[in-house]
Parts: sequence; C-alpha cells; structure tokens
Amino acid sequence: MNPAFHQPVDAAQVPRFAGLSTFMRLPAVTSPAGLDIALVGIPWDGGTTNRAGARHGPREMRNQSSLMRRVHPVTKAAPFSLANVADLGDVSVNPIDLLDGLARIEAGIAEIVAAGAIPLCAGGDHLTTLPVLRAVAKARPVGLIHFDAHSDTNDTYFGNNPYTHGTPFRRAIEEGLLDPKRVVQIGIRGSIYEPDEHGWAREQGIRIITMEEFVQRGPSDVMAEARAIAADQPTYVTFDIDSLDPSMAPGTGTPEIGGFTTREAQAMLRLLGGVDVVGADVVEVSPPFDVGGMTALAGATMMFELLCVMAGTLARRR
Ligand SMILES: [Mn+2]
Repeated sequence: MNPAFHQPVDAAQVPRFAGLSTFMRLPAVTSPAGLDIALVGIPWDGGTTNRAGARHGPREMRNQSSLMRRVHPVTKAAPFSLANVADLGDVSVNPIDLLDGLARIEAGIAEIVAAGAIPLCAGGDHLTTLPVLRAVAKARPVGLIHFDAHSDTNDTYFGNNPYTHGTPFRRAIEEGLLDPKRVVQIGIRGSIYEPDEHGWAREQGIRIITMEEFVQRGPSDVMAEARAIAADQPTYVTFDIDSLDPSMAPGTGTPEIGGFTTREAQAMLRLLGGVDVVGADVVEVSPPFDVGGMTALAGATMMFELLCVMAGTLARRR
C-alpha cells in the first residue's frame, strides 16, 4: 500500500455516526490532483420528468456510505490500498437552468479527467450521465455497460425538448460519445410508450438484455456477454438504481416492479473485473421517496462494488 493514499476514518476510533459526512469516510479534498479515482456528487435532477428528488441523492449516499468497510468480502479487494481515492465534493450545478446545469457538470468532470483521475459519480438523475460522458469521451467514443429498467434512448419530451433523463443515451450516440456497438443495457423492463420503443436503439447496434432474458440466463452468462461487448476498450459503467426492484430500492423517480435483487446487482458488478472503466456512476437515488435510507444504502454499496473493481483493475494494469 502506498502510505500517501487517503484512508477512511477508522470506525474503531471514531464511530460511524460521528464526524463530517463524506463518501466512505474518506478525506474531503478540493483538487483531483494526485487522485486515481475521484468520488464526486452531482446533485442535479433537472432532467426528471416525473418524481423529482435525485438532487438530494449525493448527500444521502454520503451518509449511508459510512457503513462501507475497507475490504471487499468476496474478492478481498482493498480499494483504499490499491488506489488513491477521496471525496472531491459536488460539482457545481444550476437547479433552474438545464443547459447551464449540463455545462457546469461537464466542466466539473473535465477537471477530474484532465488531472488523470477516474470519476465515480453519485447522481443526480440519469441526464447527468450525458455531461459526464461529454467530459470522459471527449477524445474518443467509449463503450457503455448500462444497468437500468429503462433504455433512456427516447428522442424528445413535451414538444421538442431533447434533454430529459429519458434521452441521455440517444443524445450521447448522436454526439459521438458512445460507440453504439459497444453499448449493452441490462435489466430493461416496464411498460413502454409504443411497441417499437427500442427500435431506434437496436438499429444503432445497442444490445438490450431485458429482465426476462436476464432471469433466463443469470448474472454470470449475462456479464460474460457484457465484458465481450466492452471488448477491453475504454468503457463507462452507469448504474440506475431503478434497475433494482422497488421493494429493495423504493427511493427513485421512475420505479418499475420486477427488478434485480440487490444481490443479483452485486453479483453482476463483481464480474466487471478487468473492464477498462474510464468512469462510472450510480444515479436516480431520490431520498424524498426513500424508506429508512435503504435506497441510498443500496446506492452507496453499489458505488463501493464499482470502486473495488475499478481500483483492482487499475492496480493490475500498473
Ligand atoms: Mn435511467
């Protein structure tokens, strides 16, 4: 372990409920310089079409992330020994101006990328992934492993509005940020607007693995295909908390029954080892609809799962 790496506050010295709330009890820093992985909040839900509240997600995920310990129980990855990680705070947002909000998020993430660190973001609604991709994929298109109940590849809402949390991946493909042949969406379900709702996405080459297909095949088989689609090239991982069943994650904007168990989702994230992850996020945690912090806890734990595979892959590639 590099002794210069940031370490979480020791829960045997300071109880988990005490002290300032930061992601995984890591130090709060103001610059990404020297970080391998930057934990960053994006408290913005300006793209939400129905139940708002994901703007409150980062703060509650920080709170619940105090339950994370130092070592992964299955892989034994110790992310704070393998990589230099810290809480970089929240990017600047604008809650009353959508386009300025997107520009501020992109600028904040671009600073992280310029410093050579990998962003692991806590949303925010799913539109926040678009400006993150604008920063992460500026130099070349990236692949995408996308856990969600929804494809989020619709075109426009409420007239000709192109930017909502139902459209980010259509915009990202149009803008050349994603290589659609290296995009896989896992867990897609729920009622749709029209029978061919996912036709555009499939025409681009996106691989859609519905919940029904996931149930038939299971986590190992599905993730073997996802890793093959990512193809050892730069890949972004986005985890919409509404991919989980709302009985386990009720605090979200667009719940759909019949989702992943938290255990299934953990099993899949653990199978991301070796993927060249250039950025990741957990989005759509909406504390106003949460019960006892359970959704924020699920979100914080998925961030820890992502952090463990990201740190492990970084260390192996060094
Ligand atoms: Mn989504």
